Amino acid sequence: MEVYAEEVNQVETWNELTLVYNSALKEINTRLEILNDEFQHVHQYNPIEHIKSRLKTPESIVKKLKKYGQESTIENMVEYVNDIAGIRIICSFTNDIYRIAEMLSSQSDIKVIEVKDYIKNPKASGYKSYHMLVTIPIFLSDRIVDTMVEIQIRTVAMDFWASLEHKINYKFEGNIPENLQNELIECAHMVSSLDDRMLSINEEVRKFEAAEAEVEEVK
Ligand code: 0O2
Repeated sequence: MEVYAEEVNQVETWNELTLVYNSALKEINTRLEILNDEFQHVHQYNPIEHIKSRLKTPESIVKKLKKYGQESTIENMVEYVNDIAGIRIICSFTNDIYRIAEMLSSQSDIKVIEVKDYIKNPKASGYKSYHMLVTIPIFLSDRIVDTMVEIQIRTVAMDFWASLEHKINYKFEGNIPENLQNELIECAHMVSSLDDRMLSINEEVRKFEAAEAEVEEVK
């Protein structure tokens, strides 16, 4: 009977945690939508192409705890697994990534715990993305819970690369054959070059639009 009571307790804790992490995802999603709408209003363009959010599955949480050499307990999951709640923001251009990161981190109740800039310092695999670990307060009926969310911000091209690399990595259980690894690294360079060129084209277009607007004003 005692064991049963303990299990019920664990299930309740798990359900409550899921609710809190889900709320954190909703909260960040809403803030991003507001920023995107405001950007559209002020600058007539959307820096965010789309947003994906997910809660890590229990299987992935257990796998991560094993990797860290930790027992699979709810306490350890909260303490050691930082990406239970994860949001991926996909932008068109590299400069949008830093703009969004700055806009989010300057919100007074969002605390930035850690930043990993894999755009300035790509991983050996070729992986590029901007990672931010933040906490956001979740207001429950009787308390406030500062909840951890991992935010990944990348361009459409970086996302295309990362999705394929993730699939290949899964298929080969982490041991990608050398020829494919080299291909992926080469593609990662192409992604960087594509992102740079698309950004420079976009800047040209924006300059052209600004000049056009000035002419209209004079008229
Ligand atoms: P999933 O299934 O995406 O959630 P750690 O999180 O501490 O175990 P690390 O490397 O210190 O590992 O964390 P980091 O660098 O912040 O990376 C965490 C997440 O970034 C990963 O989550 C991936 O989503 C992504 N990522 C990091 N490196 C790569 C890479 O080389 N290729 C691809 N495709 N994605 C990468 P998970 O938990 O590994 O997986």
